[in-house]
Amino acid sequence: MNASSPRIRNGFTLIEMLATITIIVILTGLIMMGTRFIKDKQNRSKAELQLKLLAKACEDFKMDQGTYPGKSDNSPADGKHMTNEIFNDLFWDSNRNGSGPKADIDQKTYLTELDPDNNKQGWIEGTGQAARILDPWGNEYFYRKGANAQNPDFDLWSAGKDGKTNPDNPRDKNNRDDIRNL
Ligand SMILES: [Ca+2]
Repeated sequence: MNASSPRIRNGFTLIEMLATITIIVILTGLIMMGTRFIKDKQNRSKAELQLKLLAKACEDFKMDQGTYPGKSDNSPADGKHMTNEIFNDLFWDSNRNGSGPKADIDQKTYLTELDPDNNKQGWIEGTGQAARILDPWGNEYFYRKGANAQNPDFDLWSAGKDGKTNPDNPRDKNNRDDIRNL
């Protein structure tokens, strides 16, 4: 046996180990960024689809009832907290006689996707008459009609990923990621 024969190297040196860890960290970061980007795009597409569904149902409601959803003629100028009224008019109690869809067979349903018991869109929060409609980021959609709306019919929009919106100032940077029905 020759004690001076070259030692077979196994394992990593410290530098190799650090380099490997660095590469793994960078790759993980890139994958996470990519995943987040895809998720954001999916959420935006979903909000666009949901706004289309809601807008179409609002038009159908108007055809029958002569007015867009919402009890008062002038909904709040900021468009906040209106989704429960939309939900009631388009799904729960469209003939406004106080009976829900299961108790009232004469009632028309304008958007079956709003059913809290079959929430495939994942946008219904709450149960029964109290339910509200949320965008893919978990915030209520915004809605206004009448004199407060900028559109001749109604304004319907999502505040987008940042959850912030400023309907009074179209140039507000919080509006950049908003998603609108038009
Ligand atoms: Ca926004």
